[in-house]
Parts: sequence; structure tokens; C-alpha cells
Amino acid sequence: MNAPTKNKNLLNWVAEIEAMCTPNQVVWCDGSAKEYDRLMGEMVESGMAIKLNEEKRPNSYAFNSDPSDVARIESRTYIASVKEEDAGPTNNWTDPVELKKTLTKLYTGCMKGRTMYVIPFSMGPIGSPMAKIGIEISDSPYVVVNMHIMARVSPKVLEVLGDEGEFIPCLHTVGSPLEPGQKDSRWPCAPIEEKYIVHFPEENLIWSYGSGYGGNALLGKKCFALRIASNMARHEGWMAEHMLILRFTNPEGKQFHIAAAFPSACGKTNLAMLQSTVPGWKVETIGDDIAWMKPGEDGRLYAINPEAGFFGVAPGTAKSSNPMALASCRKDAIFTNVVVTDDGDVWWEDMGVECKGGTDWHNNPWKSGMKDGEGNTIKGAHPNSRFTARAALCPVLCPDWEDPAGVPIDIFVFGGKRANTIPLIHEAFNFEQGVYMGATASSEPTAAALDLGNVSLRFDPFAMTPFIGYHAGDYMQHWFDMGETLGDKAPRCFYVNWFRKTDDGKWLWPGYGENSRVLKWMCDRVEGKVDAVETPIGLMPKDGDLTLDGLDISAEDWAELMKVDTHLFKTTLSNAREYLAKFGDKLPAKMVEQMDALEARLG
Ligand code: OXD
Ligand code: MN
Repeated sequence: MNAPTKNKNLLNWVAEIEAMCTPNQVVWCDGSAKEYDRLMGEMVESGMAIKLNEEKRPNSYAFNSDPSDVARIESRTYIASVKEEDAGPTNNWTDPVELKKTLTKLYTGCMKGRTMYVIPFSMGPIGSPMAKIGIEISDSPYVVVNMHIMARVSPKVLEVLGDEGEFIPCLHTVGSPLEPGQKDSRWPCAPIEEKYIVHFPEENLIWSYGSGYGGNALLGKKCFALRIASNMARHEGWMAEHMLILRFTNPEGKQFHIAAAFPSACGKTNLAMLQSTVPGWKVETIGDDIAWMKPGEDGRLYAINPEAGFFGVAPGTAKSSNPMALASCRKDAIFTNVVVTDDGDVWWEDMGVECKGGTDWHNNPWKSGMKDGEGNTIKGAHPNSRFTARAALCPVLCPDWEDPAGVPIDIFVFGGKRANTIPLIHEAFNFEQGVYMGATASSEPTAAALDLGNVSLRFDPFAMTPFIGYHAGDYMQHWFDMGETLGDKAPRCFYVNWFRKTDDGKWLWPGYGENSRVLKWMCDRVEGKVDAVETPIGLMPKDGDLTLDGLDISAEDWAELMKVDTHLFKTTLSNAREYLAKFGDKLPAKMVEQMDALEARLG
């Protein structure tokens, strides 16, 4: 096929990769429905894809991966910066020269017997001043169809790129060359110890080898839009964050834009698509995973969602927890590692419906309640099984979610999963304390940590631990620097904990749609409609300002939910000091100031 571009750098790179990987053929992708249908047809033919029942789930397909290839693999993910200290303690580092030698050996001939797809994509609305162009080369047709949904794949990307434009080269292979006559496996990939997901930050280059799954293979997402972009952002004065973006509109039509960072399993996608229970207030979704944010001409911080779809965790997605996510994958969707029911639809654990029979993610016959030889329930879907859904199908998507200028962020929300210590909501006194809150966001693995003596906290700064493409201490300093740039136009910062429990393990807060009450209090604060109570940890709602009308929460439970136990807080602070000590002399002085000030306030 003739290359649809005259961009020399791109043509040279594609020629170089073709020579190294020796595919059967090179196909330039155009992102069209025709291309999507053709590839799906080929994958159904080869047995890789299952076409779902057209009546139940129109234009949708299911895939089952190899059991060794089901999630991001942090132990095989590298930041190969020239200097080790630039990768910092939260990343795996390997010398880029050595790594390139190892990988070049693996890449040589790795696409034998396969097609090499060249996928031009834009992260962010094509042509937006905040968007960036990437080119993914991959030998996986599964990657191509997922990229169609998750990014903007179109010939327009090459038009915007032009003859001289710059792009992020993203090289991917499943690492499973085919000898002549060799039958392909259903989900080709390389063994774990041969998988590599590598970022070269000085070259803005991504090399991924051996995995076909999610964030390891759809390189626009975690690799580009977070790891590489966070490093670019720090040099260029913007931010690439692991945050959802939503719009909350009050009954008078005033809009507030909220960006929120939560570690995994804290309901980020649910919050992004929340159904407000506050009368007259409405939530609309802009993004569920990544925010790119840049100061605008008016000095405020503007955000875009660089993605075009949702790559959501399937188990737990139900009518009760997130009807909007379910609706987003009602058609035109891809499902990976779920149950395919006997009537050609999909099912997963905690979907809120029974599965009478189907095929599990291992391709074995399956039905609800099945047990293994030892009496353990066999799960039908993998816990990290996913739906790939088009954002455009989300019923509560903001109509202007693709505004190239982005939306002005009013509020940052941080949080974690804590059974105790952290109240439902508190606000930072100022942006710098907000940075401390984000940097020390923590969850405890189980409610067993109620036992004070053994609190084992997992810190996950800004929910970015696996995604900061450089030294995490420098990253924290970048947050402080952004605060200085934004000055009094910086978003207000809040910390929430939806997960507080009583001593006997009962949830104190109903969560889900009721979280809108907490968001409303934040908006009222931003508007100056309500005062707050000053406590040692920050600002908290005055009695009655966060309305509980219609909720069955006793006065004692409310007091417990909002309690600031200074003794417990001191334990969290000392855990935070211990955690942050590993950043050594890269830990910003301002972070130490924040910790000292908090300690003094706690008395
Ligand atoms: C994701 C993740 O898949 O954060 O979004 O791991
Ligand atoms: Mn994520």
C-alpha cells in the first residue's frame, strides 16, 4: 500500500521498523468502519474474536486472552532514562543503551508471518492545541480495533501532522513470529520474562514487546498519555494526570468542573458517570481516566480528556453501580476476558443478573455458582476483564466534551479507601496543602487495618505511582510549581473518603449517587456560599451545609464519619513521612513544610 503521508521522519521510522521486524506486509490504518469490520471479520475467522448476538449486543465482539496476559505488568515496565536518578524510586530503570540492544534482538524478525499495522492517532480532539499525535506500529489487529475506540484514528491525523510535524513513535509487537505454515495461537504473546514495556523519556519513544493486553499494548493510554506525557508536561508547564473529569451543573445552570484522582478500586469510573441525587444538580462526563491540563490565557487551568473511549473494568459494573457505563457498552463494544453467555451476550461477576450458562474467559463451559474440586467458586470473568466502549455512547457525556479548548477546572479531588482516620470530606487550606493531600493519598488493603497497631497503608501519590514517567520527587515539585503559576486561579483541593466504616465493619456512607451531596458542598465552597469549620487537618462542612435529607444516617454515625481523631492522623502522618523519605533530596522542601505544619496543628 502506498504510504498516505510525505512526512520524512514518519516514512523513515516505518521503513526502519519494517526492516527490523520483517512483517509479511505493511498496512496503513485509516480508522474507518470498513477497516474495523474487515479486521473483526478476519479475527472471527481465525477464532480470536467471538461475534456477539447482533440483537442483544449489536456490532460487538468478545476476546479471551492468554492466561499469562491479563493486566498491566508493572514489573516489566521501565523508564529507560539516560540517568538512573531521573527514573526515581517508583520506577524500574534499565540503561537505555543496554535495553535497546536486548530489545533489538527480540524485535528482529518478530513480525514474521504477520501484518504490520501503522496506526496514526491523536490523543485529544484532532487539531486541538492541547492534542498530541502518536503513531503506533503494531502486529496485533486486536490493538488496531481497540485503538479505533480509545483514540482518534483517522487520515485527518496525518493531515494535521503534515510533512514536518512531530509525533510520538509507539512500537508494539505481540512478540510471537510465525514460521511458514505454523498455526497461530488464539492470543499470541511472549512469556512474562520476555515482555517489556519501555519508555525512553529523552527520545519520547515507546517500545512495547510481548503483551497484547490493555495498557501494555494500547500505547496511547498509560504509556503515552501518562508516562511520556507527564514528562513532557513537566518541561512544558502543563499536567498529565490519572484523573477523571466531570461537569457538575447547579439548578441555576452554573457549571463546575471537577478533576479527581483515586487509586484503583475506589470507583473512579462510577464517579465520572455519577447520577446525582441532589435535586436539580446534574453530572456530565468528560473523561474517566486521564486529564491533560494546561493554563489558559485567562490564567485558569483547562482540561481535556485525551481519550475517545472507556477501557473499563467489567466486574462490578451493574445497573445499580454504574448504569451509564453499562449503557456505554450496549453496542459497538469490545469485551475482553468476560463470560460469553449461551445466547451470545456477555456477563461478569457482580453484574446484578444471573448467568444461566456460557463460556468463561478460559473458554470453558461455565455457569453461576460453579465450584472447583476444593469447593471454591470459579469466577467466570477475569477480575481485570474489560469493556472497551465508545465515549460517544455514554448517555451522560458532556455535549461539548470535545471542545478543543478544554474545560476550566474548579476543583481537584483526591481520595483513597480508608476504613478509619480520614473523614468523608475535608478541604485544603490552600493549594500547597492540596498538593500534600494528593501526594499522600493512601488506601489500606483490607478492613483488617482497623487494628491500629498494624496499619499497613499503601501510598499512591495522585493515583500516579505506576504512571509517573520520571522521578516522583520532581513530579511533586512540578505540582507545587503549577500552583505558583496558577496563583489564586488554582483549583480548590478536597480530599474524600467514601469508605469509612464503623468498628464493627458497617459502611458509614452510602456512596454511589449520594456522593453528589459531597460534590455539591465543594461547589458551594467554591462559590463562597458556605463557610467551613477549621480543624487541624483542613476545612470541614458546618452542620447542615452538607445536606443529609432523605438519608438514613444517625447523628452518631454522622459524627463518626466526620470525626478527626488527631491520634490516628498522627499515625498516618508518620507513615507518610516514612513513605516520602524514599524520595531523598528530591522530596520538595514544601512537602516537608506541609508535614511539619500538619504535625504542629495536630498538637
Ligand atoms: C486502568 C488502570 O486500567 O488505572 O485505567 O490500571
Ligand atoms: Mn486508570
